[in-house]
Amino acid sequence: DNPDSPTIGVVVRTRPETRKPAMYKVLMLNDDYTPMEFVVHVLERFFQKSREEATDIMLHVHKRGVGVCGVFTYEVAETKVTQVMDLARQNQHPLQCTIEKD
Ligand code: TYC
Repeated sequence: DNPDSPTIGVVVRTRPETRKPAMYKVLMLNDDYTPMEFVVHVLERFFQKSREEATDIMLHVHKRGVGVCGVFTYEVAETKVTQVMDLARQNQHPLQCTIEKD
């Protein structure tokens, strides 16, 4: 190398340009009063589960107390919780669902 000529360099990125968003689980909680069929309906309608998947998740929650409906970005997870809670309230069911950071 010629000691009198400046070295040409480029800035190399050490980190990707974009960041993956934080993800949040939507959890369904068991209670003694909400009909099993209503929970299955909610899982089909708001979480795009098949009848079989929805039934498995509902029974898991029924037996274990809590289960995962899906994993979403914060805004989508919040919307799902609101939709579930609104429909449950309209039907006078005490069904609860909540968000937890994944
Ligand atoms: N435990 C309820 C019953 O016996 C059914 C149920 C399942 C309720 C899941 C809520 O998230 C739930 N009718």
